[in-house]
Amino acid sequence: MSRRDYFSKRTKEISNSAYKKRMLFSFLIFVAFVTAGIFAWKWLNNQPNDQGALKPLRKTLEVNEKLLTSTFDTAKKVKTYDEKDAVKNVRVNGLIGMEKTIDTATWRLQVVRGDGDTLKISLAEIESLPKEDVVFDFKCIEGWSQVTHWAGVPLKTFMDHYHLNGQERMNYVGLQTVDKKYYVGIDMPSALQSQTILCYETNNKPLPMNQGYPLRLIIPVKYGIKHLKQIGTMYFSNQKPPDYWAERGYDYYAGL
Ligand SMILES: Nc1nc2c(c(=O)[nH]1)N[C@H]1C(S)=C(S)[C@@H](COP(=O)(O)O)O[C@H]1N2
Ligand SMILES: [Mo]
Repeated sequence: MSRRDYFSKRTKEISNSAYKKRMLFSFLIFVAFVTAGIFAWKWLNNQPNDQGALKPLRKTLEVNEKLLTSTFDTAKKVKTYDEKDAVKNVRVNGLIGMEKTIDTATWRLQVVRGDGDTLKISLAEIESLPKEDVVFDFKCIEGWSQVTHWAGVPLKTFMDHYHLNGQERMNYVGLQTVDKKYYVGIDMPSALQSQTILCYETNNKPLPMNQGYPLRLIIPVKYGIKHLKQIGTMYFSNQKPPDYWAERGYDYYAGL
């Protein structure tokens, strides 16, 4: 078989006019897709806003949230590391609602059990509860992560200790800074996961003021936005508590 025969067998030759027709056809398909894209984009941008995100996008986040909540396994642990793998200079990020100084002689963690029924708990009392260390890869939605070392009382242990069993059956935990300017809501299964701690130490030392002194949340199953620093108030609710970054268009669930 000659070289020419070989190629003409593999590539069917077509006439010039058929070629032009094909070109035109592909071009029209291309135009149709671009037009559809432009219309879809215009439609999307004309949709109402839902808590800082366009409604269809917020809906997508909510569908994801349902899916992730239904498959969340409280017994499953986030990967942990050796203490020596933890960075010594922990990056400080996000200072919304942070006071410059907090005096633990007067600071109390306010735990709202119900209307007009608030527990006020000192740092010393929290430190007297069973302590757990957690060394994990802390992830921020801005795109950075670092292996960091924290310690405190698991939230589940804390809640059991204060007989907050009715509250454990509610859907959400809400947290606010002392000045209430930063606030988050967390679904109960994630809050009760065994690595979620009310944290008062990093690298075996008390938290520095800008890292959340005297008490912060460490919740390895979530992105950094949920790790609220300088907790003032904790409360429980069956409705989604207000959430600072969710109100500004971010994912409410923020799970990993
Ligand atoms: N009070 C308060 N807590 C906060 C924030 C904040 O702005 N204010 N930022 C959050 C975000 S976005 C991240 S990534 C982590 C960062 O914790 P770090 O400063 O200890 O690294 O804190 C979270 N907790
Ligand atoms: Mo973050």
